[in-house]
Amino acid sequence: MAQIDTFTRWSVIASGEGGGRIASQFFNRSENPGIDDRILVMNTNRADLRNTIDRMRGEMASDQGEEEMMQSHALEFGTQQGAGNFFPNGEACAREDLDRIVRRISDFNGADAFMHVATLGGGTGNGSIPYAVDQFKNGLADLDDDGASEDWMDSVIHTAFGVWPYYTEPPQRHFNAVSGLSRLLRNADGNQNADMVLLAANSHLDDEGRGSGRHYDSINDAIITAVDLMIGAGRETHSVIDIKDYVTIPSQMDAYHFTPAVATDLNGDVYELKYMLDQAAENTYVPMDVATTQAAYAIVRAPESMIDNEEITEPDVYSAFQDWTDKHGINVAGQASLTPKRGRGSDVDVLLLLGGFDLNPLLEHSRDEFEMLGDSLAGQGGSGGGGDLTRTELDRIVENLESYVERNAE
Ligand SMILES: Nc1nc2c(ncn2[C@@H]2O[C@H](COP(=O)(O)OP(=O)(O)OP(=O)(O)O)[C@@H](O)[C@H]2O)c(=O)[nH]1
Ligand SMILES: [Mg+2]
Repeated sequence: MAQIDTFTRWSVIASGEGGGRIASQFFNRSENPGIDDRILVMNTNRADLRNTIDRMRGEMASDQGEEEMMQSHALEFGTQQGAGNFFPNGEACAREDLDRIVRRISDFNGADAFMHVATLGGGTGNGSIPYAVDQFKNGLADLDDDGASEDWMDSVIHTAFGVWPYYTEPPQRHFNAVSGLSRLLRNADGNQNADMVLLAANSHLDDEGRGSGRHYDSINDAIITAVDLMIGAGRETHSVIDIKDYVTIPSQMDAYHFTPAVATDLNGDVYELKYMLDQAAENTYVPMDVATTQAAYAIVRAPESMIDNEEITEPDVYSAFQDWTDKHGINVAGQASLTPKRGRGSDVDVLLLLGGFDLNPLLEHSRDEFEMLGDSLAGQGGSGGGGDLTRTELDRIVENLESYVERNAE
């Protein structure tokens, strides 16, 4: 299979505890050919990092020792041992150690696309990831005084996955989340930051309420499933849709936030494709109105044998997708693809990536907390973690998000 090298090579960069936990679950996939072992988990807190690494070792039944795994997949950054759940501290820690972060990521030399992962309610992941993405895209030229070239990074696509806190979590989590979304979308200059921002909301994916470890596992599994389907479509599809296709038009439209909507293990002998797309659309990862979608991609994954026997074909998928968008009155930029999975049987999986939708149904859950805390947090020196948040910075965060959301809510 000589052409394997032409497929997109992904790398997963996770920061903070929840981000690390999600990333560690990538390892329990028996095949993740798009990622291989290009996974880096970062944290400001060494104990958390060890827990994540131990978890990873468990997931992959690794024969690598803990130290070895720490060296190949973990990075402790900043001097604070935590970010005190205040995102400017997480950002300050990343700023302190940007050169070390870049050096570690350079070990993945040749990755074409990054999937950055962070929970948005925390301080570490949410503080560091938007900052790091901006630096990777715009700031590295300033950093390179040791002659090391990071030129390969210029063409890397940066996607980010952000996880919204449970609606019932304390106000500071919501303050972080709103700020984090704004900073993933826009940098301090008001320009696009991440090339694509994927969102999932804990409460929306877990209707049993507050998270215990178990609930996180199933939510994280849903996130991994979506990423897996998304990455898979860039590999073995007949008509490849790949990450470049996902990001180009939405960026031009200034509508580059997405939610996955997923349905798995649907009996392909029984159900029509159009019904399967509907099933997926009923399972969006954030609260949203499908009719407000501005860009949509459909990825249908079916057993190789079904595709070979033409029980399911690409034209079937295209026309089902067309019918589906028509039915919802969505006049969107879009594309559909059919991708094989190994084996027989008739279980079909569907991923819809829905983009550019009205974000207000999500933001509604956090806006009051955000506004309530903003006044008291701006202008303070933070909580001793080295980061502060000026009134000007906070105003910019508000303005960036508002202008982005308003455009897309029309
Ligand atoms: N889906 C999911 N959410 C998580 C997980 N762990 C924590 N969270 C959510 O993430 C938020 C807390 O963020 P953490 O990831 O613990 O924070 P951090 O990035 O380590 O930053 P600090 O605040 O500095 O500890 C809360 O909203 C939690 O509900 C997880 O494994 N999965
Ligand atoms: Mg933490």
